[in-house]
Amino acid sequence: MKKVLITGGAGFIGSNFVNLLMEDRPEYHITVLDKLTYAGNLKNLAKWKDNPHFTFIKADLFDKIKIEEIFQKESFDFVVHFAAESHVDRSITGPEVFLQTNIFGTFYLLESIKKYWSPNSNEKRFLHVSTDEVYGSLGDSGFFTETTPYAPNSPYSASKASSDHLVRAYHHTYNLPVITTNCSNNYGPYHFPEKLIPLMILNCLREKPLPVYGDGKNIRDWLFVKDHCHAILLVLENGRIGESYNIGTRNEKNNLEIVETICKKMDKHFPDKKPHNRLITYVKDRPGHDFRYAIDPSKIEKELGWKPKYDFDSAIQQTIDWYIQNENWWSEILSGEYLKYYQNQYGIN
Ligand code: NAD
Ligand code: TDX
Repeated sequence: MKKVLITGGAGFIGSNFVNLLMEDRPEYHITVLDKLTYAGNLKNLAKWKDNPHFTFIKADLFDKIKIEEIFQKESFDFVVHFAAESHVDRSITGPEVFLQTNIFGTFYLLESIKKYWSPNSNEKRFLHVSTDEVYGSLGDSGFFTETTPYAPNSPYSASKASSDHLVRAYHHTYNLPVITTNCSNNYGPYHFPEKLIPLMILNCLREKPLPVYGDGKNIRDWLFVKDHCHAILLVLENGRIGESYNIGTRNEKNNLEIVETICKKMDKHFPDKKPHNRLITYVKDRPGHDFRYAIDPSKIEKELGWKPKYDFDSAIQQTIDWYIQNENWWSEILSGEYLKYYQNQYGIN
């Protein structure tokens, strides 16, 4: 039985990945390590609570001693590192915790692995989940490849870029068996509603303003979380040590297109409330707002034969349906700390 440690497994992508492994890899034992910040939610993992193949550890990656203890006690075969502070807007108002978790948290993990994994181990793997934002911003043309120079623009992307550099350095200097993935914007079930797509879905459902930054023309390359998780598993099991792989599905849309698509689908679900696009409200732009991200996924396609399974139209519909059916999940989130954040960010309730 392979032992897999998943950091940040109670968050959005991490919990989708845990669900995939628990369903598709019964021969693995999964340990989730998570600090349970505002973005971590044990409800995302509730169905595995009593499964003998599943263990949960509440721990902060910034707690060096605790992280070392975990590695001293347990010999993991795979570590998949999702845990991070992940929201660009929060990094603009409060960057310090991004440095603590994303840079020092990754550093402490690498140090523990260096100490407790035997050198030149062929079986073990540390997969570092990173972002396309480390490459900076594109103009109207061009794509990010694995050799695009790093040019991060926000405190968030700078902290992720630092962690990518540390991971790379620990491979070159200490021969640690690492692989890095850099993906584009994810969407899907369990997405915390401070990010564009879930925020717009929930604000449509509650008939609240849909806050579009600037002119709404900024472009993102949207990746369904289930496609992303399949890609991560493929890289974990078959990727080459020391390499990095870009993950995306050639699905560029500007923010306004995304919001209009959600509004049209909501019009079909709730015709008495249409048109939902009457709720679109242009608000102050994000400082340093990157114009365009776009991934060239040729390497993972050619080398590992990866192909997405979902098209955008059906995956965004699946996502909207999930939020409509899971009010219990989001109604609890939309109170307390979230309300404070929302008022601060948008100046409205
Ligand atoms: P998320 O914010 O939904 O979840 C992050 C998880 O990490 C939470 O469960 C949180 O409790 C945990 N965590 C935070 N700080 C921690 C700490 N100090 N110690 C232990 N656990 C901690 O994030 P996500 O959207 O699921 O992103 C997962 C990873 O993927 C991140 O590394 C992010 O940079 C990367 N990524 C995300 C996207 C995206 O579109 N969401 C795109 C590209 C890359
Ligand atoms: O209220 C909003 N209005 C708006 O116009 C919000 C929250 C966002 N936006 C815009 C900003 C971006 O152009 O929508 C776009 C997407 O914003 P986010 O959902 O905050 O994502 P982004 O900043 O692109 O970063 C995401 O993708 C890369 C993830 O949050 C990161 O973790 C990941 O690394």
